[in-house]
Amino acid sequence: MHRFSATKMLLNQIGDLPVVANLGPTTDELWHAGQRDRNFYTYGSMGLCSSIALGMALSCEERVVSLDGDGSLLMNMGTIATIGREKPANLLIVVWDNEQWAQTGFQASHTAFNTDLEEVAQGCGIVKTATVWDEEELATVFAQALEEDGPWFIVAKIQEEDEYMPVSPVEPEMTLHRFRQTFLE
Ligand SMILES: Cc1ncc(C[n+]2csc(CCOP(=O)(O)OP(=O)(O)O)c2C)c(N)n1
Ligand SMILES: [Mg+2]
Repeated sequence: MHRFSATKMLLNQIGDLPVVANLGPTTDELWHAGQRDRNFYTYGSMGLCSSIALGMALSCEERVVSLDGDGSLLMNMGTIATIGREKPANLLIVVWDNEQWAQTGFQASHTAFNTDLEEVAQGCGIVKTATVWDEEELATVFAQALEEDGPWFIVAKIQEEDEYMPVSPVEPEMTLHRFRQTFLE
């Protein structure tokens, strides 16, 4: 499964819901898949994607989607424990797991060895979890997650793209401004 194609598929299911994206290629691909004011692109803030989504989920009624990355989540694994403690029913996490810190040189991450992030989530009390290997499986479990209360923690095993999308023209201040406006309307 490739992240860009899977991102486009997810956006079709997501409709108008707020989405928070991991830094780097995940943000660039989300922008190219469909820039929308309800995309919250993180920029430089490695490890904070699902923490930001958790904060949003706790402060709104809508479902909130986090598109995280294995390397980033590994760096801030405590956020999984906090999600398991708070259990926001409206939080959906998809972890793009390419088993590497791709953006900084494709170094193998711990998920290429002994760390199973789905088991970590289960160990933290998150009950609705899955690991998926292709787009069809992801589409099915994501559709279920949009119907059934969570929190949901879906590990999507991906292959790195051969070619990256161009860096997206994301400016953090504008992202924040645009995103906030959608809650004021
Ligand atoms: C605190 C911090 N340390 C290191 C970096 C450099 N950095 C940017 S992206 C990245 C890798 C992120 O890995 P992952 O979340 O798995 O995403 P991938 O690159 O695989 O898509 C690193 C190490 C950073 N931005 N912030
Ligand atoms: Mg990665």
